[in-house]
Amino acid sequence: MTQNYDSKTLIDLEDRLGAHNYHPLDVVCSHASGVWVYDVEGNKYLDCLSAYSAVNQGHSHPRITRALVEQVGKLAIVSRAFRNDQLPLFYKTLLDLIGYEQVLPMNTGVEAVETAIKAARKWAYTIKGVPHDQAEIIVAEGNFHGRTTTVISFSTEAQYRDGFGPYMPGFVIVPYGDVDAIARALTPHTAAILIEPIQGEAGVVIPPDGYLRGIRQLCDDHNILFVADEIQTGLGRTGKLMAYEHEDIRPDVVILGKALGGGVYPVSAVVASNEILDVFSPGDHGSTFGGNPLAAAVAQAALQVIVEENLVENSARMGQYFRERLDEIDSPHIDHVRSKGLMIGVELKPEAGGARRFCEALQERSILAKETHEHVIRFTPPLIIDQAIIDWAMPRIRDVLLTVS
Ligand code: IF1
Repeated sequence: MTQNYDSKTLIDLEDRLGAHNYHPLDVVCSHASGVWVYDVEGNKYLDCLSAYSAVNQGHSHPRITRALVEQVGKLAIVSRAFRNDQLPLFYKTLLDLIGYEQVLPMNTGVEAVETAIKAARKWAYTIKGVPHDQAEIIVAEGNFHGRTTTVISFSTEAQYRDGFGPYMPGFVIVPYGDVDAIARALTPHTAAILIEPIQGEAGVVIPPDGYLRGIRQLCDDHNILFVADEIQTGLGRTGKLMAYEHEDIRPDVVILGKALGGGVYPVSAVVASNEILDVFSPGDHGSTFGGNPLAAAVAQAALQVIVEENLVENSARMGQYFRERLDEIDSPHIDHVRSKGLMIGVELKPEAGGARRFCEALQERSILAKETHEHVIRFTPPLIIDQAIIDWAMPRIRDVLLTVS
């Protein structure tokens, strides 16, 4: 199967044999390095999606690749029925970096979200004293936390829900960015508030200043868990290691994924205090692949690269540079730009006819970006990007924003 097929053949094959749950741009990627991705014809593109922030460290980072290859040749998985020599070191690396007391490892982001929901519910029953099966979790309109049947139950996006019921009860939806709306939704049965510090899928929606601090205060006043989904915003994306640092607060439960796997392997985790994660006893929860030594070795390298290459600082600096250059583009199509660090959304005017066409035009000019929510072009390049690369990209982005009509 290592024959060289052209893009068209591969696209036809994929569309004929695969389920149609995606509508990708027709670029067939075959290799990548750092910020650059190459298609099967050898064309080179700047990756401005970073696999939705899974590739914060850049593609095939040598150190992460080395950790993966060395570990896979030694020991990949034994299951949690036995211990392995990498898992404790992963725990230590992660906790040394972000604080907190305990880690529960999973694989994909949504599994870690499910884990946090289970933890919050059991905490509500065993510690807070909420009556059995009555726990409520407050979530925000426009949320994206994954695609399991439980998690889509509290999506407000019709397409993510419709046709997939019946839905899981126990979630209360309030407008995003509004602390008072949360306060009004509280009941004695409220176990947790689950939110994204910045909403990614909703189109890089940044809440008003003080939102996270307000949630922290409500949670303290009413004995409720603040659960932050940092799967997309965490690990440097927004110019801080964790997006909650922008408001100098600490949630009770932090959910990580995506870049925790260094762009090479699915690794996710829930991080919290002993009191919270001690609700789990042996047999309560688990995963065949969660916490395997390959994942643990990769995650250690992924975290070390973020620290040693100063990717958080680079995200802040390059995010500002990218933003300033974007702000210089005077395009009739742009409504406004929203950004924190290298999490950047360009909101187009409705008359612009949708962001998809702009992403296709960017592809023609060797930049891979993905529209979100119809009218937003999202730019989330790997955090290793530098000024010269932004200077290379900006005339192309400008050209697209000025000439597409
Ligand atoms: C897809 C979006 C991004 C997430 C947050 C949990 C998860 C995600 C904050 C679940 C996943 C992804 C999944 C991917 C597209 C993508 C996405 F546009 F759909 F919303 F990034 F913006 N919490 N986000 O962003 O993590 O289980 O996928 O590992 O195609 O569904 P997962």
